[in-house]
Amino acid sequence: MGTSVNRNDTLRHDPDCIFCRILAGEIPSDRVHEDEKVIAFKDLHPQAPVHVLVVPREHRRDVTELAEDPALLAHTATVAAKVAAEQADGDFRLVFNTGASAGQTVFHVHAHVLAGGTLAEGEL
Ligand code: DGP
Repeated sequence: MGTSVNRNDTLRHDPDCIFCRILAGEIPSDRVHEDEKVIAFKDLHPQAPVHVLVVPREHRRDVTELAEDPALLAHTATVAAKVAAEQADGDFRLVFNTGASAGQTVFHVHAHVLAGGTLAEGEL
């Protein structure tokens, strides 16, 4: 099923998308931040002491589609920094896997916030 406009006619929503379903509350998540534009929740398979996903509420495929809304892209980065400051020492790595061969498995844009401990070069 394709992307559709949701009940309030403002956000794109895909009922087959796992992150849209998390956003709708149909699938539980361990949320650490939410506002009108994005939510942030802990990754199911953490790859760092702090591993949080910042997810725009609107269904966009990847960071290239997110970049069509520069304010939303900037907000995503701002929330990532806030999460890293609250959950770790403020240093963090921000990763957008973009495309299957780059490791993207969920095609609803999300920023991986990796923080805590020492992140070696070459890790995710
Ligand atoms: P990526 O490979 O960049 O598309 O990252 C997808 C991430 O999403 C991966 O690290 C695991 C995480 N993930 C997938 N399904 C769920 C879920 O249902 N809940 C949570 N919390 N994380 C999930």
